[in-house]
Amino acid sequence: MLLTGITGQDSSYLAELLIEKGCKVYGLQRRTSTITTERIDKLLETGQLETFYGDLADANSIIRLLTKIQPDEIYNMGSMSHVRVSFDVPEYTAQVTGIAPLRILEGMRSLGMACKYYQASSSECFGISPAPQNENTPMLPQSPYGIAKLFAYFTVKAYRKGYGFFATNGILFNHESPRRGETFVTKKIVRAAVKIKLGKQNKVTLGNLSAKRDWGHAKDYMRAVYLIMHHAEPDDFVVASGIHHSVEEFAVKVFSQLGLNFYDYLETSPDYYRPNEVPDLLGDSTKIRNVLGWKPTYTFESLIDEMVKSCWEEESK
Ligand code: NAP
Ligand code: G4F
Repeated sequence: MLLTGITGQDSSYLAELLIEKGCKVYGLQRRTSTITTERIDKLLETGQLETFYGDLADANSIIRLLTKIQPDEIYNMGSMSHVRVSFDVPEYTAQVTGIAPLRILEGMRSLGMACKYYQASSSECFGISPAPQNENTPMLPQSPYGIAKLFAYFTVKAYRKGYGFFATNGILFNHESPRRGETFVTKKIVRAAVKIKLGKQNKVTLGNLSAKRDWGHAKDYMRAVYLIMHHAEPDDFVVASGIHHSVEEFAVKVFSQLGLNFYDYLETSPDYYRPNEVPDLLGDSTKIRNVLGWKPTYTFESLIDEMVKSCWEEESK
């Protein structure tokens, strides 16, 4: 198995799941000036996960890795994954998030590889399409990130249809965990609330509080990814909880869990607004529930509970 984005939230859970199932997992890791393997250090110690340097913007590194590893399955989880930042680096985002999947699929085609391919597609592609969204909802992306993911999504469909590839899309709605990157809104709110409670921070500065998201737990969503890749037919599936909340509701809940009034600590800044916003993402995951029998085990409340507890343990050490 080859996973790109191996140092990221999702790959860390997916690698654990694949190793539990007895697979040997390889990861594509990019070079960074600081250490980014905290999420996978334990797996690396076991020897069941091995990483190799490469970059999604570098076709030669991808081809070399495909040739060396000859994977049965490729999970393309790597991406410039921050929507707000994609407005600052749109061309880079197009390269890494949009064109890299094409690089991998073309690499497979050139090398005559028959391995399965999973693409980490995103609900951000639905953009301003009214909620709820499912596999038949028109995609109207609003950000360079969403547009890049749309390119990748349709590339996968074209390679499946045109070349008979076992190429799949999981259209995943927002999923979080204690391992979530620090600059995504859920983790930012949880970290701030915990630090405020411990007297280490005074306020939290946020952008648009009215946007609604359908938040689930990354662990549940990686089970869905596994099911999608082990279905008899390659297909595309929406993965979502089917419940949405505003950013404000999320924050109020987190702060109140710690006995704090969110509004006492709130500051807003235009820095955290986006040029175009996606106002309401709410997934209809009927297809994956019926066809693959998937359902989430976490609720909105148990997700928050786990994130707050984990962050509290880290901060109060
Ligand atoms: P994440 O934590 O931000 O991880 C992204 C990974 O991509 C990191 O390992 C990062 O490496 C790697 N990466 C970035 N640029 C790269 C490059 N040029 N070459 C090689 N690797 C590169 O994201 P995530 O939450 O795990 O999400 C996994 C995938 O699902 C992403 O494709 C994301 O866009 C997509 N997705 C996520 C969600 C969600 O709610 N989490 C929803 C839908 C779709 P560094 O550690 O070096 O930065
Ligand atoms: O946490 P966010 O940055 O996630 P966003 O933009 O929905 O993207 C995430 O989910 C996508 C799936 O739909 C993934 F494809 C993508 O890779 C990523 O994982 O922002 C959520 C909402 C937005 O509406 C944003 O405007 O929160 C709002 N928000 C308000 N204040 C903020 C902030 N977002 C961030 N990151 N930081 C703020 O201070």
